[in-house]
Amino acid sequence: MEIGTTLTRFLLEAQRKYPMATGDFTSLLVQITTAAKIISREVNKAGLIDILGYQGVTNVHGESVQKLDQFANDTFLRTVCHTGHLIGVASEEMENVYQIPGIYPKGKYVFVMDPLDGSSNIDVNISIGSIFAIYRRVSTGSEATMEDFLQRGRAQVCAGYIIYGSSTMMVYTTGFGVHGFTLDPGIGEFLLSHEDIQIPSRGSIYSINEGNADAWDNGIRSYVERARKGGKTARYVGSLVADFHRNLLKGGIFLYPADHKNKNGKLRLLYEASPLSFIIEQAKGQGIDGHQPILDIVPDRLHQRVPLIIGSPEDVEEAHQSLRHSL
Ligand code: FDP
Repeated sequence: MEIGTTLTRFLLEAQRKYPMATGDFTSLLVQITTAAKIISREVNKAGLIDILGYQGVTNVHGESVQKLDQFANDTFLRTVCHTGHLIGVASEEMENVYQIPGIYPKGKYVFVMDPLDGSSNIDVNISIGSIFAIYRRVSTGSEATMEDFLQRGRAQVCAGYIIYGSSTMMVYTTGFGVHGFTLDPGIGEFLLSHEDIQIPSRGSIYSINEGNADAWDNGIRSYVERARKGGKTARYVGSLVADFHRNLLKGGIFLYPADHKNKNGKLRLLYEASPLSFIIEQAKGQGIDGHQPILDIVPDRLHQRVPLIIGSPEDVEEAHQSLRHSL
């Protein structure tokens, strides 16, 4: 489709290819873009209106919640819950499943999100992002159940992220390629800027927090050494969406492995690793936990952590081999 096509038109045309489509899904995605625009506006003016800084409470993982995290969480809830397409929501910012309030009609999907990822970067004006995924519910009662959320990543019907950087971009997949849209602030629309993104099969970037090197096991240590000696260059923002987005476009590998300090890595399976792995597989890349594809893992709880190695397929395969040989 023509570069500059609005996201709404792109979604409507995609919907027309499926005569059985009800449009529910399209309207849900349109609402997500509304949330993205509101959060983007707030992120951009954050420094001006003193929305930054700790709110003085901790989230379910004991981390300080900053005002903007809460704002992003509330914005997504406000924009997606009334649509009638959802039965429940899970978020990094909420300990338990959020049931769609009784005043709204219930729908056939559940929504999972990390409403504002990379929060330690908010105060220093570095790119942050939102990550989301949509699953079809599997339960049939009047409320969402845990089973609706604890589905393997392959069951995702949509995954995406929004990066609030030098421009705001939304990148998503519904299983038919990965498409990127850049927000034109002048007209308040996301316009097609990157159609059918495919990650290079090998890249020159490796992204890992080398501050954790003392806790790495031999497999990771030898892979990183090999990457370095093989001429790769290090790039690590410490904001997952930013590191992922750069590597998706340029090629490369991102690793947040298990180590002696964090036995299950740091990142969350349901609303970080799984959505990004759906996107990377659709872009012809790979996402693994060190042993198996992330998309094959069945979560056993909402906020489960998982090691993540994700990026260009040949680079991820090389890391995989290195881990396998170190066993
Ligand atoms: P943050 O703690 O700032 O929210 O998801 C958590 C995350 O950021 C990711 O965005 C990022 O990739 C990772 O943690 C960075 O962790 P380290 O500081 O341990 O490298």
